[in-house]
Amino acid sequence: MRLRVFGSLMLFLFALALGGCGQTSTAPNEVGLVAGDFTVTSISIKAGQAVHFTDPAGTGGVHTICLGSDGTCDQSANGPQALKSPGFTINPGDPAKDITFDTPGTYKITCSIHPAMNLIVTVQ
Ligand SMILES: [Cu+2]
Repeated sequence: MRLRVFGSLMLFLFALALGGCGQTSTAPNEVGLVAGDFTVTSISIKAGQAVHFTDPAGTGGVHTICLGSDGTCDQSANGPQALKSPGFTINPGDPAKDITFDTPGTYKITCSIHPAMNLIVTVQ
């Protein structure tokens, strides 16, 4: 319960930070991690924005998220440092992990624990 409150606080603080930069945030850019899936298969953001990966305590599993596809991290893929092989691990109930994408492009993201988890992040 405390972690859930903490996660909400972090999202709130992030929204404040975005506002402070003069950017408008129309969507929270949130991608949920449930038992063995992403809650969306694709998401579009603007360069400099973050994707918020959340792993809800009740429905999530343990996930290791990296650049790649079909459960295989792509060792040569370029992208945010935190997503480079072997990526980052997030446990159910952890605070949302914010990954900022600075460079426009199309990024394939997967989970090395669940090969069926594939997400495409388009950065404009
Ligand atoms: Cu997973």
